[in-house]
Amino acid sequence: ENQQSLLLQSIPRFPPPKGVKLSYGTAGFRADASLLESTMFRVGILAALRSLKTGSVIGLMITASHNQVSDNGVKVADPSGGMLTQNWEPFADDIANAPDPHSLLQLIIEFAKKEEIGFEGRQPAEVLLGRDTRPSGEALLDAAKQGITSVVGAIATDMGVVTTPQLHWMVRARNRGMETSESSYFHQLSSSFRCLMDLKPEERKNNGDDDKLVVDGADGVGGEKLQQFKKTLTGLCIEVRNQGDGMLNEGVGADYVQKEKVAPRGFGPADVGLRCASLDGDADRLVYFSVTSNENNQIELVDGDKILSLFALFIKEQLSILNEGEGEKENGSYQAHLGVVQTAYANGASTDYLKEMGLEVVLTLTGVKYLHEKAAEFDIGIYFEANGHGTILFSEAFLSWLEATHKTLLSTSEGSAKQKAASRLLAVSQLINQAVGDALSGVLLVEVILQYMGWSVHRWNELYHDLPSRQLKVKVVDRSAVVTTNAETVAVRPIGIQEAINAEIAKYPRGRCFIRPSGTEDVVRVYAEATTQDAADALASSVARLVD
Ligand code: NG1
Ligand code: ZN
Repeated sequence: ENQQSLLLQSIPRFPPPKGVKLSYGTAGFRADASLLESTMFRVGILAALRSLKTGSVIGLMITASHNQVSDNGVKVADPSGGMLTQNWEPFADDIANAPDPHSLLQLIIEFAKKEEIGFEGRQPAEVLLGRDTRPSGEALLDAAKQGITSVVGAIATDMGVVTTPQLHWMVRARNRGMETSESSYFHQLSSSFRCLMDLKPEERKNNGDDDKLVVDGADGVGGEKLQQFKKTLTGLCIEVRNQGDGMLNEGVGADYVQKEKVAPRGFGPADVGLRCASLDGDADRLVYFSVTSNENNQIELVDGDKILSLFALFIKEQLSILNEGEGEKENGSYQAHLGVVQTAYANGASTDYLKEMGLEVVLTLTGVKYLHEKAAEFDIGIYFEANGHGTILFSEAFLSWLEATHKTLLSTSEGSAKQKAASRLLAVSQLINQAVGDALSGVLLVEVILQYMGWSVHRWNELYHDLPSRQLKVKVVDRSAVVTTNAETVAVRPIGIQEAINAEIAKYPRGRCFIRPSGTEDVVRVYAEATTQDAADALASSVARLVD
């Protein structure tokens, strides 16, 4: 009763906007910031309930990532640091759209009963809150806090302005009994980076000092953090542009660079040939690029598929060093199951390349939660979306084997190739954010691998040649009219549309094309690939006309 009266006091203070239907989607709730106060409050309640249910600390991140600055959004991080369990998404949708205080209270009571969540206030509940640099973030944070504290015994801990991956990392760290501060996050990144730098081949030891990386911070939180963090890194020279003085995500950031295939604001002819990287607005996406000519800000784009390929190459090499000459005789040998996960948006040339490397490649639905889930099935699972969101997951079983093996190697053959390979893999597992894709840890891993290989950004980009591609979006009245199957590569609704798409594809050599409803915008996306840019463009526009 205590709980009910507490909720009844606070709920009426956050009435939902009229005539708006919200959906948790692939990246939480997103909308114009002015519509989101009641959603924040309600997601605050959900996060507190999730904490009660799991007996662990939960995260709540306020961001709209690469979307325009006037938008905002919210997503919940589960105890592992990953995305909110999909089983709770329908409840998120229901409470966000409950029209009045009474129906909201009813939904909460019923759900708590179904999930067997007790409100005795005996069990502590805690939610870590983070937000990006959007000006609307502060007021929305307050609404979220009020939601959290209207659940008996729940406390809200504000981590301030952080990147999305920092917040996810903190949740994961807290639930493993580790320190949660920003400085412990940076410390873990810089010490594992240092370890990998020290393990470069002898002949590469002096590389890198005079070789600058220029980073586009998307005028968001990632640029700010990197500017602060880079001072603690040695052996790497980073210049950060778009640190937050300009308009967030306007002509800058990983999403813009990857989709438009041009240099972001603040980059130009003076940068031709330099190694550059672009973060998105909340720093969970990363792409590389290099300005190629003075005209039209043209770039060589090194996207998520190529970051994935670089990581896969490096890890495969370390694994094969570790397993060299390892027969059935030696006890404890472990054939690690390495796999990579992509979506239908992965460039066809990248998938071919990875398969030629002998890797197991799995396709999933678009959206990090799906890739993450699949990657977790491997001993080492690497996932990336072409847009630059991805990470590497190590299974607990493999990590304990690796730690034990490394210990043995240190005592029997310190300094051997095998010991170093084991040490590198352990450092990668520390450096890479295992909660979620993280542009800051991603940059460090890319940089140290490039130095290890002695590669320029251009040499890296030459791993394979992207097939020309085009992405379009078509505004539609009802995007749910499009229904897909086979990891979104085949449209089963509207009836007959796939046959029409196939007829278009057949006109182009190596043509590939699919449509799917966006999970974050009111559009149907069209993706096309072919052997020339003109052909990819033509295929995309003719299929877009079929959708329209
Ligand atoms: P939608 O709007 O469902 O296509 C976009 C990205 C996803 C993912 C989510 C979440 C593309 C084609 N789609 O989803 O990959 O990153 O946003 O941010 O890039
Ligand atoms: Zn993002």
